[in-house]
Amino acid sequence: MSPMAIMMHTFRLLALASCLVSAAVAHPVNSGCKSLAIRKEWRALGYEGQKAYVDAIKCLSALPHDPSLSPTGATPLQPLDANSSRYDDVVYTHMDATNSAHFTGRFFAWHRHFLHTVEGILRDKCQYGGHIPYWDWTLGDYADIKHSSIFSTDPVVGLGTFPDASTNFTVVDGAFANLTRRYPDPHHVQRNYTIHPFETQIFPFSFNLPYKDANDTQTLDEWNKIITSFVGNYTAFQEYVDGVRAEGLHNAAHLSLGGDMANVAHSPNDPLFFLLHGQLDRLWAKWQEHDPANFHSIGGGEVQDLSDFDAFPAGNGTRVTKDTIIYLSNLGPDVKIETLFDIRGGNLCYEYAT
Ligand SMILES: [Cu+2]
Repeated sequence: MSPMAIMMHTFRLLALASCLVSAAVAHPVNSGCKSLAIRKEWRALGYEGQKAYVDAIKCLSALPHDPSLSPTGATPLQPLDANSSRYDDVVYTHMDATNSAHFTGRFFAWHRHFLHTVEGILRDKCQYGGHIPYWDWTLGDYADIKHSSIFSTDPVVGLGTFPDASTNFTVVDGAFANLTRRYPDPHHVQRNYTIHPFETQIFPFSFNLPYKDANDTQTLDEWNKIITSFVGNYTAFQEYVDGVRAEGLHNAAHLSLGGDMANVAHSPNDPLFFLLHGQLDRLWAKWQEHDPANFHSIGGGEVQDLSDFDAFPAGNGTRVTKDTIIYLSNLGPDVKIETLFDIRGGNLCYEYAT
């Protein structure tokens, strides 16, 4: 080997070593985790991975209600139906948290704990070998959400196309066609895409921008702007994701998909919920990792205040801290927010593939 070749070879080894060191510093496997689960984008799962998720959702939908489910009472609700399914229990848990985990400082932490718990139930009760997938709409889908390739008609792995009024907006193709749900009334999963969800008032306050395109919130530019902004200020981060007058990314994504997904209480009726919230959990994780000042930042209030939303978009009342409890209606354990900051540590032990 010539001196030049040796020098280049050494340089490459040093570069590789420094790469490995920086990767190890940035993403340590923390104590308590034997290994890290990798959550993947829906399309990266491939046919078998998508089929495994679909099969697990169908399995949970066929298992009976677990009588140990115990609503917190934080949201006034219809009674539990003893003849419902284990999947309906998951939906009911979310309904029970309508007032405590939406437009409050618990929002991201509650949904992180919820997704991780549901993932565990799918694995324990339905032999699911995978993990919660995410839908990365910044991969070009945002230009035409309704026709994203994830909404396939494939009867085994397709998430189904958007139905129309002829089926009362019931999803009739794809793998989840005619999936039965119990809450709030017995029905099949419904979707109804609209690019202008803010034309219709659904909250006690009115929207500011009725003709705002929902997918303006789903661009790659917006994604990167959110991750790099609000350094050290969780409250501002959450307020932006929910948006002024709730016209931000989170609500725009839900409301534009319509049907079950548009309902703040029973949106998990549609298995698409977990792909959407996988992406939002990934957004929080990316923001947390962007700056050390973000990682443990938390804020907002414990009390939802839609009547004074402009003043308290992330909640009023007692300030949410690392010691605030995340309640899960006995679907899983109640935990402190401090256990939910590090996705690669504690009981979480996962990371995002991209
Ligand atoms: Cu929610």
